[in-house]
Amino acid sequence: MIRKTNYGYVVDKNNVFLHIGIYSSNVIRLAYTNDNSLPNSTFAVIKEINNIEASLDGNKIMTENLDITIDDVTLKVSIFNKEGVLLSKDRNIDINMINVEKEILWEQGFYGLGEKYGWMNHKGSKFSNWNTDVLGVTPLHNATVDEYHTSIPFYIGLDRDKAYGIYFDNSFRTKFDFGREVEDILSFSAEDGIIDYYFIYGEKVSNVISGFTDLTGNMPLPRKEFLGFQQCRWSYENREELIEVAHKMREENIPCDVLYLDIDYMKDYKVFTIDSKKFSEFKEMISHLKSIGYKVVVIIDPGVKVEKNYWVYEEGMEKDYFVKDSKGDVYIGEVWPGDSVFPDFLRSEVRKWWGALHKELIMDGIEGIWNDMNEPANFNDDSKTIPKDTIHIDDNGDKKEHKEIHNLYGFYEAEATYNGLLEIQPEKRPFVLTRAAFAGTQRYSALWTGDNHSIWEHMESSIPMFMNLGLSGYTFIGADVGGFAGDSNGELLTRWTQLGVFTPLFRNHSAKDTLHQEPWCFERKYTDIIRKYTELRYRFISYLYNLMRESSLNGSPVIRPLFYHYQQDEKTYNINDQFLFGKDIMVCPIVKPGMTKRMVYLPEGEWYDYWTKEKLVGGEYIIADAPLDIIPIYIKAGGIIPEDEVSQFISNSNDILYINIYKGEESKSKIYFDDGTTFNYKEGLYSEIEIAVEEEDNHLNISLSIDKDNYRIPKIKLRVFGWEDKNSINLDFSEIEVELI
Ligand code: MIG
Repeated sequence: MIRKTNYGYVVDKNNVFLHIGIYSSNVIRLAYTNDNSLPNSTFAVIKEINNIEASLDGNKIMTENLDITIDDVTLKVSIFNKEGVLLSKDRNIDINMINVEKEILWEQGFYGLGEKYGWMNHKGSKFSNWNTDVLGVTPLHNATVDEYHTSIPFYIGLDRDKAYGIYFDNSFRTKFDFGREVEDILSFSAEDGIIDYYFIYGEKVSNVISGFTDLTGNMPLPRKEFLGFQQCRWSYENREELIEVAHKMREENIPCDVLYLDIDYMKDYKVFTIDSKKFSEFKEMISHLKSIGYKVVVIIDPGVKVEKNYWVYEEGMEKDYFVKDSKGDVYIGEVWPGDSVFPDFLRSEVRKWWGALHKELIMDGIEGIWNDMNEPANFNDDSKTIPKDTIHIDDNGDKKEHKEIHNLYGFYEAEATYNGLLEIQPEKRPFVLTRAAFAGTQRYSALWTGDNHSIWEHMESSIPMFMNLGLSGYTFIGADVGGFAGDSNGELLTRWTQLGVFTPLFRNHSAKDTLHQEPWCFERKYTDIIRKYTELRYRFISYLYNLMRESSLNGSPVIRPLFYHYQQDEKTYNINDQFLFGKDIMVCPIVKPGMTKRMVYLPEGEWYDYWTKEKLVGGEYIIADAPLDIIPIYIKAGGIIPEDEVSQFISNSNDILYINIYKGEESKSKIYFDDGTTFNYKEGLYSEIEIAVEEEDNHLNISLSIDKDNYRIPKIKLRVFGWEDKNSINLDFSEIEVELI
């Protein structure tokens, strides 16, 4: 018999309890335990149940949008929508094996699972989730390796008129099989823990994602400046080298906002130290860089060097903050500093301590923190991480084995770093960049996809990887532009930069002992194109910032697979090599050497070639021209695209904003403005304008109105494409300075 509880319902059979948590009319939780209480969630889930709107009729639980029937003998669940369509059907539930088998019913594609190599659609494939220092275990990112730096046990099942997501809230190693073993069976299982998962119904993919980020948290609105171009290298070895790069960038007129210091800025790789021989007058250097528009980010790895009198080590030892081996001794692994110990980020006290350690760096002027090696990576164990039976202690003093905490380790570190920075500088939005993550880490940190190679295949495969990360709640993402390991070359760097313009994190990075790949390192013709595209990025900053704002409210990704907006169109289900940058911009990168043309699929409706402004009719494939200086880009008719003037770095003082209207059917859009840095927007200190376009009696009516004006609205210069006669444009605006050009 199903019984009502304060979180929903429970039913039990032979000492197995199935808890049905009702989170909303679209989101339900199914947890199988051996006792009568609802289990704790992982760190990923932040949503709480407040009011349960559901009712019970025999074996059927009904929410406003779902009917859930439960077999009270087998505890198998079937879920229907209100049209009676079967959305999910259990084939088998194995509590002991922690394995759920479901029938593949109508799903034409399975997507998500965060950072995975391979094509976007997972149907017919299987995967394993265990955060892994990929380069540490294999020479290449490649399709036979499925454990990457980040694990997000969440997938989406898709069809034309329906979609759902399943989030398996289990932090142990998990496995997913999308009809690989048996064609019509999907399964997910875990190495340990329990079956505890969420079913998120959406009809539309966008609703599924927002349901998922409602559960696990949205990305906070980032500092606008971090949407600028970022330059990194393992390593800028000393003050002179870093400053030279900074100056050269300005001389070359290549816009850039962020520079990184990789591990060699530290003294003997000791975190929170600075090698003052290589970086003399560190603070003064940072302030010089700041004066010419740079924000400097430094790397912090979790491994703490074992060294007497090194205060981080001593303090952590004294306070018992490091993880221990199964015998109870502090576990000593090996990372860059040699013998190293690992903070037990599971404990909030340890996270607070770690966060506070950043104080001096921030006082020196450092503006962001880069968390690497936080799978955690470890050189002295075959597993390439710390042993599974390493002991963590939680806030209640209970022991947890590393196999449960492993996939959360980077997540907890990101929380420590984010909240530490916030504590030190409450007025600034923190910038944290992480390699390892789990579901929910978007709440604290941007993510880069770790160690790729300077090969075309890795640029190509980054596109479906980005799309799946976006579908998994991760918006602020990017890959090492130009490729990390191995030597890049002019053509590859150029094409990769063209793609990087459209990734929220736009960072050129390369490894030690490889050819330098700063924008000027190959022939001039490449530098010139790279400049043009870096400038293009700066033209799109307001557009991108608006997308980030939207994502911070509802989880919508910036890099979107075509089906995100064209779910009815099955042709979009397997398009891996083009994506939507927000709703209106179609990006079609060139991912092969020597290629100067490519196929492009334009979904229904009209599109404009961004470069020629030629109007095209969608619903079919076209062949796009793509000489080296062109990445094919298309704007959807109706698109209203803000465009900034190019600047060498982002400052909030731009007083002109272009708005490009690509004439289509009636359209509407909002543009948001705030100071780009603080949290004042949360108190309502922002501005928002609305632009509406409609055609009427051979006239085009464009109206601009203020929705909110608590910050600043720049002067607007309007451009209209696809409408020849300027005299037949009626402009309607008040209190905004607008000029039609
Ligand atoms: O074992 O800090 O992914 O971006 O440059 C390599 C040195 C350690 C791996 C990171 C990479 C970084 C490098 N790190």
